[in-house]
Amino acid sequence: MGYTIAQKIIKNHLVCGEMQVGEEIGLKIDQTLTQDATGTMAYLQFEAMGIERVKTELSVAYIDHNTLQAGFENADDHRYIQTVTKKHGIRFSRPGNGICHQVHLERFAVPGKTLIGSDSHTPTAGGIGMLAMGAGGLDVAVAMGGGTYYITMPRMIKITLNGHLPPMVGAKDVILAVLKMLSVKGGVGAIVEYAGEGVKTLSVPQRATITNMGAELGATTSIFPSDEVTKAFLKAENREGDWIELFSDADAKYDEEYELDLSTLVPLAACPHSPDNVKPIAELAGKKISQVCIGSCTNSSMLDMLTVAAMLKGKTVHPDVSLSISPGSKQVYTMLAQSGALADMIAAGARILECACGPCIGMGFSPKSAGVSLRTFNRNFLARSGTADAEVYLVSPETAAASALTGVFTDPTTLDGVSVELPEAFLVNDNLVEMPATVEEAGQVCVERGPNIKPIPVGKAPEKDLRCSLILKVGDNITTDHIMPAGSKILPYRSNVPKLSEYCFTVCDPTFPERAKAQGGGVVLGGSNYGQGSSREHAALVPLYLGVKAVVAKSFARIHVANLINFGIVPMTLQNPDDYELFAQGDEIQIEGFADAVAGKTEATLVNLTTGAKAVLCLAFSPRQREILLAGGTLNYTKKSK
Ligand code: MIC
Ligand code: SF4
Repeated sequence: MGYTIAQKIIKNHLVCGEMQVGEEIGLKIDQTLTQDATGTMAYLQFEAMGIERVKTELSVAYIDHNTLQAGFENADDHRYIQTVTKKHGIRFSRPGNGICHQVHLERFAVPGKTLIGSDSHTPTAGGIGMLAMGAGGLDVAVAMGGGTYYITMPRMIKITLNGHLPPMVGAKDVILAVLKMLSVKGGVGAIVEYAGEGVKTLSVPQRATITNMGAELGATTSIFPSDEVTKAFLKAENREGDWIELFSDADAKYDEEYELDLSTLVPLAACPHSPDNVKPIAELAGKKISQVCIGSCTNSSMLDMLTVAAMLKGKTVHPDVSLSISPGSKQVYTMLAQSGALADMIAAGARILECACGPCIGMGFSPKSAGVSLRTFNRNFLARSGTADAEVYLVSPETAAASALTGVFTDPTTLDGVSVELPEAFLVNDNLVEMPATVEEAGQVCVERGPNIKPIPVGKAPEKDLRCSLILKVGDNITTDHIMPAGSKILPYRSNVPKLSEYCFTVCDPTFPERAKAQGGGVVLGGSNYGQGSSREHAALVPLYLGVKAVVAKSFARIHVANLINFGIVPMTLQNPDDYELFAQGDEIQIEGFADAVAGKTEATLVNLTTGAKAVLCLAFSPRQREILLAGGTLNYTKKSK
C-alpha cells in the first residue's frame, strides 16, 4: 500500500511506535522554532535540562509577539532570549525581522523535513511540504536537546482542489470554506493533505495561508505536495538546493476525502467569535465597520501586500475606518518599500505597523467599544483583540482592502479586479538573523536575566484519592485565550507565572484566580474541544500554579492536552458526554484511587459528593504519559530518568 505525503515524512522520522492511527509515535525533529511569548519559558526549560548545545539541524528563536515595549519586561525577555540562544547554538531572528512563520517559510522551511514550533501556527511551513507542528515550549525544549517528539498517529484527510480561484477570491477564502465544511473540531487527530489540479494554481504563500489556518481546524498539521511551484518559490528565495519533489503515492489511503472546486468559491468571513462561523461577504454587505487590520502569519506575504497596495493606490481609506497594515517580514517590508507599493498604502491613509504579530495578539490596535473589526488574521476568539465587546471578522486581504475603502462590508468581486505580479527573485538578506556562538566561544557568553523572570511552578504526583471542589465549569470550544488571555497588558508576564495567574480564566469568570487561591485549587470541567487554539503552555502552567489538579472534559485539543500532561495536570474525558450535566460549579467531588487510576487504569469514577451523582471518566494515556503524570510532569520525569 502506498503512503500519503505526511506518512512518508513520518516514516522517515519514526523513532518509536507503530504508524497505526491512534497509537503514540515518536518522531525525530529536524528543526525547531520559538517565538518570544513562548520562547522565554522554552529556553528556561532547556537550561533546566542542562544540555549545552542544541542537537537539531536548525533551531531559530524569533522575536515577533511581545514587541510593544511599554515597560522593561519584554525588552528584558528579548535580551534573555538573544543571549541564551547565542550560548546554546540557536539562531536569533532579531525584532524587526518579521513574524516567525512568514520568515521561516521564506528562509528555512524545507520540504520533507520535520519542524516543531512553540506556536500553534507552525503548520504554516506545510505550505512548502514540510511536516510542521505546533507544540508546547517544553516539548520544543526537549526536541532542541535531541529528544523525541511524541504525537498520536493521526488519521489522514485528503482535500482535492479543482479549478482555479476567481479574480479577487483569495487563499483565505479557501481555508474559510474548509473551516465551514469541517468546523474547528473537524481536524482533531488528523493531518489534512491537499491534492488535485487546483494545487498547481496556488503559490507557496497561498498554500501557507491555507496550512496556517489548518490550526483552526484542530488538525495536527496540514501539508501540500512539494512540486514545481515549490521549486520556483525556493529558487526565488535563493534556496533551490533545499527542494525535493514530494507527492502522495497514487494508491495512498486516506481516512476521509473531500473535494473543493476553487472556481465556485466566493469571498467569505468568519464571524464572531469562532473561525468556523463562516458566511459569504455578500450576506454581510453594507454592514458598517470601524477598523481593518491587514497582516499576521496568515496573510502578510508579498502577494497579499501587493494586492492590498494595488487596491488602495490612488484612493483614501474611509473616514470612519482605521486601517493597519503589518507586512510579515523584513523581506516583504523592504520589497514593498523598494517597489513603491508601500508609498501607495501610506498615501491612502494606512497606518503602517512594524513586521510583527501586532494587533493579532492584541499588541495594540484594539478596536473601539463595540467596534466592528475586519482582520486578515486567523483567530477571532472573544476578547483576543483587547476589546471585550468588539466584533471581529476574519477575511481575505482583498475583502479587507475593499471594505477599508468603502467603510462597509464589501464583496471585492463587485469591484474592478487588480492583478499583481510577484517578482521572480525575492530580496534575500539574512542580516537580522544572528548566528550563535561557536562551541569554543559559547563558554564566554553570559546569559542576561531580567527581574521579570520568576521560577517555573513544578507539578506534584497525583494524590492517592482526589477530593476537592469543582472549581470551574465551562462550555464547549474553550480556547487557551479563555484560559490564559494574551494582549499587550498580560503578555509581558509570560515569564512571571505568579503575576500571570491574576488573569487566568478571567474571560470566563473574573473571580476564578481569587477563588482558586482561596480554595487551594481543584478540578476544572470543560465541554468538547477544551483547550483549542494556541500552543501556550501557560494555559497549563498557570492553572497548575493555582492548584488545578485535573481537568475533566468531553474532549480535548491536541497541543493543550500534551501541555497538561507535561505539567502534571491529569486530563480525563467523560465516557458519556451527557454526564457533563450532572456536575455544577462548586460541587464537592471525589475520585477514589486517583493515583492508581493514573498509574494503570483506563477508567475511574467521578463522584459528586454534593448530589450523589456519578460519572465514568476515561484515562487514555500511553505508558510514557502515565509515568510523566506520576512524576508530576515532564521536568520531574526527565530528572528522575537521568
Ligand atoms: C496565538 O496566535 O495565539 C499565539 C500568540 O501565536 C500563540 C502562542 C502564544 O500564546 O504565545 C499560538 O498560536 O500558539
Ligand atoms: Fe503571531 Fe497572530 Fe500568527 Fe499567533 S496567529 S503567530 S499572534 S501573527
